Amino acid sequence: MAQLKNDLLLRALLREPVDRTPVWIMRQAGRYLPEYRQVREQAGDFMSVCSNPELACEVTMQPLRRYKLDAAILFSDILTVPDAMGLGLYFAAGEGPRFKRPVRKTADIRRLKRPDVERSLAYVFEAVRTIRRELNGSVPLIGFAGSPWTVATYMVEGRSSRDFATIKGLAAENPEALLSLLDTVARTTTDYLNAQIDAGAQAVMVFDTWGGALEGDDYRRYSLAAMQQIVDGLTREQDGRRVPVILFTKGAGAQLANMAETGCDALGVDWTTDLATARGYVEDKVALQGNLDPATLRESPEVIRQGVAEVLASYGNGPGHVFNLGHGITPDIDPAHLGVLIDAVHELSPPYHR
Ligand code: 1CP
Repeated sequence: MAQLKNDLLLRALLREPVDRTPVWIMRQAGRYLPEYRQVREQAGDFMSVCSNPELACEVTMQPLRRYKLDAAILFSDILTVPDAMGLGLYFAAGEGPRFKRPVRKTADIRRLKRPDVERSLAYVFEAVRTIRRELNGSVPLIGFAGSPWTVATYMVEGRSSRDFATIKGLAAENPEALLSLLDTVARTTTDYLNAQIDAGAQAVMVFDTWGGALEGDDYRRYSLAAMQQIVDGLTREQDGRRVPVILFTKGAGAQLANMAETGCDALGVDWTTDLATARGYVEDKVALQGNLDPATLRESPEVIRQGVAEVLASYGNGPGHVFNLGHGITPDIDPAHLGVLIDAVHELSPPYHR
């Protein structure tokens, strides 16, 4: 395998010295890029892009051709896991993800089987290998999965939700059934991430997009515990190098100290907690990734640069910061504005590393 030419991301995630702050963007491949929309249209739909390793590789590379990014992220989705469990993922035109066979009753949960991920998700690992070949050591490749809680919200609700009424009802009425579902998803996700690492993912991130919907004790019981189970089961070294693990719960700034105790290497931080405060919570136990408000990308280049400057200043001096947005880039963003952000990180971050 080609020698890694730019290892800033891996170094920063392990809080090792770097000469500038590395940057990548959640959802950096996707709908804000016209070249992505073109590939998706030609392929027919989103899952046809995910399940075709050549196309998944192509859209993974697209943002790297435009911007000086320090990482690639596998093009896939968190919902490939429940799809492999037989729930029948589909995307209704113009709407979000849906499942044909949601998991609602205790009997549904009992019937769920852990799939053989090597077989049922072989297309993902083939995409990882294809992307690693194409990257040829230019930057590291991040693999990912959803947190068991976040994935379970889609499995139980059957679709995107904002109030999580069905799964919260399950938690209230039958917590043991929910814990059993989370355990099945956590084991499957551990297998899935380890297979991504085996195929060549050099860092992995767990996206807990909906953990912030839980009250503190419930967060620890239903979201954090299952992420802990994953961290405990992950391959932490591959080809003589540590494989950093990033956990990201959106909307759970108050939980950062607990998250830092899991043994992960880094935490994603959304824009509602400033990095100086977050750094205080985690006491430099882990690296931090984030956290410019994605809405800033709608503003002028001057405002974007100012936003970048403020995030860098908030983290302050020393290693352990990976620049990112506080959540994914939205489809309405002008691609030129993302260029302004990335150039600003390159230009403004070196003084924090002297
Ligand atoms: O082309 C399209 O219309 C599909 C849009 C799309 C894309 C580009 C979906 C459907 N998924 C993705 C790719 C994706 N999803 C990536 C690719 C890599 C990259 O970042 O460039 C990643 C990391 C995800 C992860 C993901 N999927 C999350 C967690 C991260 C986050 O942003 O919070 C979640 C919650 C999903 C579910 C999902 N899949 C797709 C959509 C539109 C959604 C969100 C639905 C909802 O809001 O409930």
